[in-house]
This record gives sequence, structure tokens and C-alpha cells, in this order.
Amino acid sequence: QTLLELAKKMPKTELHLHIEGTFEPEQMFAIAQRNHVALTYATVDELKRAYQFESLQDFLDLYYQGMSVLLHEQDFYDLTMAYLKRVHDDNVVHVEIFFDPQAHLERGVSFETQIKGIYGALKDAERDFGMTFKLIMSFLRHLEEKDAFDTLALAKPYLDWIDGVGLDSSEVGHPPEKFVNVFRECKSLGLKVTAHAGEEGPPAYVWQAIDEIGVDRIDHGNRALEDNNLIATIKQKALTLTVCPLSNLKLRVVDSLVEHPIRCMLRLGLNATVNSDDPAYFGGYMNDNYAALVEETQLTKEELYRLACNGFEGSWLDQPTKAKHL
Ligand code: ES4
Ligand code: ZN
Repeated sequence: QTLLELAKKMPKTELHLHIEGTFEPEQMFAIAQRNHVALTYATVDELKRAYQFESLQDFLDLYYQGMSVLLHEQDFYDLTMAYLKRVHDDNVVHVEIFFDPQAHLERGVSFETQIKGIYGALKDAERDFGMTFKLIMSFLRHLEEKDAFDTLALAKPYLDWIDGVGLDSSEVGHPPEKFVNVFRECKSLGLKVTAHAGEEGPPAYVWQAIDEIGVDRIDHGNRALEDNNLIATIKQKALTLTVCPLSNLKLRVVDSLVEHPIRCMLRLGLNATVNSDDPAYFGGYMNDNYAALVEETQLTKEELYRLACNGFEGSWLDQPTKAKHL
């Protein structure tokens, strides 16, 4: 069996996935039509041609536009279920997915509408596919900390459904320290904490995520490799990095997968994992990310196993459930 076959067949986790980033153009047009809302693009092809990004912000502009057709609980259910079905085929057995409540609240879509749709699909996938899941509410870092506190208040009735909180959107200019107080409150409520750091932002932002926020893991973390003390700290704390190869390529974080830092992270003893981030926009789901690594880098069988194992180890599953998957 080839490495590629092995990569496709092995059980995998997805720890860095924005549910709004799984919105495929075909489904986007279908939901736009049934909700009687207009998209800026006339056809699926025209929309797909716009998926050429020079930076994170380029992508985010389209990402917020795309999700604007999501209005009803059924829309959130359909979006989530389409994704879960798709990655069930990739043998993803555990998912930890982000949603961006503030991006929908500002359009008048209630917290309840969003979470009932998303959670409903997750529960159905658990029943039908044996998939396990965690749900992560992410704060938009381009907004103020006050807005994050308001969102947390809306989430209070649903804390049984929410396992953790994250921090995403435009990184540069919005350092983790901007959100220390709200993350402190989240931790006191028993929520796990993660943050996007070191995707475009400097090592200082990764330091803040660790020292000031006290994250349980780091989303991306690419630029942590610029600082040897930071590498040593991530290793000493055994923090998992949720790395997204095709995302990094599409958003020009790396020029090619040959120079992608993920193998370097493994060599340094860091707990790197493979994830798809926003698969509908970045050209691939879980197995596409693994396939690209196998084909473009000189990935070994040991590294392949290590990446998959790191996914289970870095997940927020309890030990018995992890063991059941392996
Ligand atoms: C995101 Cl790749 C990435 N980075 C930051 N925020 C995001 N939201 C959705 N995808
Ligand atoms: Zn992300």
C-alpha cells in the first residue's frame, strides 16, 4: 500500500475547521436562491474565479460575503451536514469545529438559530457515522473585547454544547492581549481555549497567546519557528499546533508546500497536526491536505503516522474516547 493510500485510509481528526469555510459555491447558490437573497456573483464559475487570494484579508472579505446567505436554522444544519458527510468519506472520525457567531449576529441571525443548526447536524453525524465532535465558538479579533463579552453572554444558555473558544479573523493589528479579560472569563466557565496565532502575525502574538491567554493549543503557529525560545516553550508545554497546509499555500503564508514548515515542526518535536481550515475556499478537504503533503514534500511513513496520532493526542477528547478511535 502506498503512502497516499495509507493517508486516505487511516482514521483522522480535524481540529482546525471553520464551518463557514466549508460553504461550497453550489450550496451557496442553492441557499441564496431559497432564501431569496442575491449574491454579488452571477454564477458558480464566476464566484470560483474570485478565489485567488494574496493575503488572509483578501480571503476574509469573500468569506464574510459568502456566509451572508445563511439565515435559518436549516441553512446552518445543511452547511454542517454537507461538511460532515464529506469528511466521513475521508475517514475523519473526530471533528472540532469553529463557528463565528458574531459574523451572523451582526446580520440579525440569532445565536440560537446558528447553534441549533450546527449542533443538530453534529448530533446526527454522531448517531449516523459514529463521529465524535467538539464545538468551538470563535471571537472575531477585528472587533472589540466588549463585543466578545456580549457574544459570551448570548452563549451562556448553550454552554453545555460548547467545548471551547477561539480567536480568528484579521490577525495583524489585533494581538491576543486585546482579549485577555474575556478569555479569563471563558476559562473560569470551564471552556477550553485556543487562538489563531503566527499565521500572518509575529512570534510576539504566539507568546501572548501562551503567556497572557493561556491557550490549550495554537491554531497555525507557523511563525513561531522564527523564535528558538518560543519553540522550546511550545515543546515544553506540549502545545498542539493545528497546521493547515493548503490554506497556507492559498493565502501565501508559504510559496510552495516544499518549503512548508510542518516537517520541520515534527523534527523539532512539536505536536503538529494536519487540518483544512476553510476547505471550500482553499482547494481541499482533509485527504487533499494529506495528499498534497505526501506528493509535494518527502513525507515519510513515520511522519504520516505521527501527524495522525498528534491529531488524536491534541484533540479535546477524553482518554477513553481517544482510545476507542485508535
Ligand atoms: C480563517 Cl485561515 C483563517 N485565519 C483567520 N481567521 C479565519 N477565519 C476563517 N478562516
Ligand atoms: Zn483558521
